[in-house]
Amino acid sequence: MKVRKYIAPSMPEALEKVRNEFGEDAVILSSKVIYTGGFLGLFKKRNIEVVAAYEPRTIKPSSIEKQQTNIQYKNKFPELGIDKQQQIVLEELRSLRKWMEKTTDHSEKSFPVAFQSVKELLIHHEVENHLADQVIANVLQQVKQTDLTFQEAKQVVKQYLVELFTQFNCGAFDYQKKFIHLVGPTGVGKTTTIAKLAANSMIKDGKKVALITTDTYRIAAIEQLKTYSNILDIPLEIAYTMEDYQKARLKFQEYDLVFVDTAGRNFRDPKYIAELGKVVDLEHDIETYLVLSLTTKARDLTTLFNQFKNIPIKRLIFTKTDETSSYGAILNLVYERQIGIAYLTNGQNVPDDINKATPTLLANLLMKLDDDHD
Ligand SMILES: Nc1nc2c(ncn2[C@@H]2O[C@H](COP(=O)(O)OP(=O)(O)O)[C@@H](O)[C@H]2O)c(=O)[nH]1
Ligand SMILES: [Mg+2]
Repeated sequence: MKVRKYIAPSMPEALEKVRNEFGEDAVILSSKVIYTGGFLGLFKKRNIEVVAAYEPRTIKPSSIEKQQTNIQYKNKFPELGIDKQQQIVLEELRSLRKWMEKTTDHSEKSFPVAFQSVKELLIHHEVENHLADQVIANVLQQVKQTDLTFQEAKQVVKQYLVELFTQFNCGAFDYQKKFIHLVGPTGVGKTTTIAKLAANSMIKDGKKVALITTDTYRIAAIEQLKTYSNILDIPLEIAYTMEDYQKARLKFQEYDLVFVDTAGRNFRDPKYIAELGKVVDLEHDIETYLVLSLTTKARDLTTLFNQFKNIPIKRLIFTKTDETSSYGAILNLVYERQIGIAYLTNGQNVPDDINKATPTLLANLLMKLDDDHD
């Protein structure tokens, strides 16, 4: 038996290719939507991938039977145009595929075509394969109707994702704690995000805000926060030592909200965390948000997340959503680590480029096609 893969922009074109090479006896083993080509995740083309098999006619008597079927079928419909014939072939292939699905032990789950396409969309966003399978399987348990169009299936999956993100408490701060620490790797956008959050809490929510920074390794980092504190006209304390930090906390006791900027490296250091643990109760006195950039590779994000597991992380903040078109990491982390997302940032502008990570916004991102516009 010969097996070959064909890729074409549409199903009829893919089948045409199959037929040209294997003739009418070809059997379609699988078909799915794939995205090929593109540059930096953009401009990818939607294609259909068909895997077809062909048994040379002379080998088995069963292929002679099939040959006869084809002759009969051709004689039966000599008057039909190519389109109609194609339709009949498609019907035949569909029933073959259904039969194959029933009889073959697939290592991968197989879904109705529209849902398979939505799964491909999730994979395209770099959602982990097993997770995409699970999402679609869960959705299919809830919906009775499986012959939906791609748009309808997308809508159903989107609704499911909204509910999922709601369970994990995604969305803005609820201002339950005064001290808000932002931790995360260097360069992800912690300082910029603090400036955005401080400005918005002050301007939109009328909070009395102060800043502390414990990131004193680089002069530039201090200057950066000083600049924001001047522009926003909010006080800043620079804490070089744990004592400074304690003093600053006392000084800002009367404030509604104190954002604490940190150095990436400190929170990977168990000694530092132990020291900090002596000064504050990490679980109850402060809320810690882990800031991660969506431009980081999905696998590296999991590693980074693990590096910060020695401190209780309240929720995540994802930065640089403007620099990627793959949002799967959001779902991977929320689902696998059972953690919510508070904010998404989408640019360098302070204070505008930040949004509350509402379940609807998150679900919309995951169902976004490359050529969708905002
Ligand atoms: N494109 C983009 N750049 C961002 C975003 N947030 C921060 N940046 C930029 O990322 C760089 C590092 O930001 P910074 O706040 O200093 O990161 P930190 O080291 O984690 O404090 C700066 O050039 C920021 O302007 C964002 O949402 N989108
Ligand atoms: Mg910084």
